[in-house]
Amino acid sequence: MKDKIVFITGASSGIGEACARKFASQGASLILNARNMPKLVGLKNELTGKYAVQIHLLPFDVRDRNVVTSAIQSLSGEWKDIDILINNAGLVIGVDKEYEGNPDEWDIVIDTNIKGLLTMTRLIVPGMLKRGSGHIINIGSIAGEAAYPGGSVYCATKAAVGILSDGLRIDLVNTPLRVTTIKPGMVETNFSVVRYRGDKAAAGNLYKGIHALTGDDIAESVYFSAAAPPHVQIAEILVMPTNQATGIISFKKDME
Ligand code: 8X3
Repeated sequence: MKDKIVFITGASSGIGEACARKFASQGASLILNARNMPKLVGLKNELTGKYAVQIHLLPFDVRDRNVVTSAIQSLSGEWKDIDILINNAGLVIGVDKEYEGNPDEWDIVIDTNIKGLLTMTRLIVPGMLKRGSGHIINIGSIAGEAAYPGGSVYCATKAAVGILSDGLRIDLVNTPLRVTTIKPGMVETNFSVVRYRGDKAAAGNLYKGIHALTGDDIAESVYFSAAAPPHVQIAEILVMPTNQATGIISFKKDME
């Protein structure tokens, strides 16, 4: 990965942060995006202290198309030549029923998970095409396989991520570019704290009695896809804890 430039959205926490650590450990140059600049600066300092890697920070909200466009256009020199785009930025807010949800929160979730991913793809893939190489890795979810209670809108956005990846793979079929969807199951990160609107106890309860995945576990699958030889396109990886079977079926040990 030494000669590769990897762009990761949502890199300040969870799976995105774990991907930054993994790819830095393998010598890749990183463009790290998130809304939280102080966290990105901390991560950059940590990684450049540990590994001989170049890291460029690009703080923006993927929902803001104009800001994203100027940020990508601001990339100079070799930073423009992105080899791997990891579309990771995504979130869910709330566990409401579809007919009781908050439309403003739907906007945030849909605009981030679907339109943000599309904006990044639209801005970065043409350059990859021109250079004749590139890999787009979209972070989907087991939630995109089937709806589950309290997950209606989020599940719909993750189903969309799967379909957008499939569509892009079709559009790029006559090119050397590759498209991968990584679909994580239960991963214990700050993601669930946001889902429960900041209620850490509720988020923690979700993982009681089950050995959930970590962001690092998912970063391994992301890296595996990226490191495959150029003629190998890992289309999808669905990865879940050993005691999870579907989006709603998991086995949790009684912790009483
Ligand atoms: C997150 C995985 O199981 O919370 O995408 O839906 S799950």
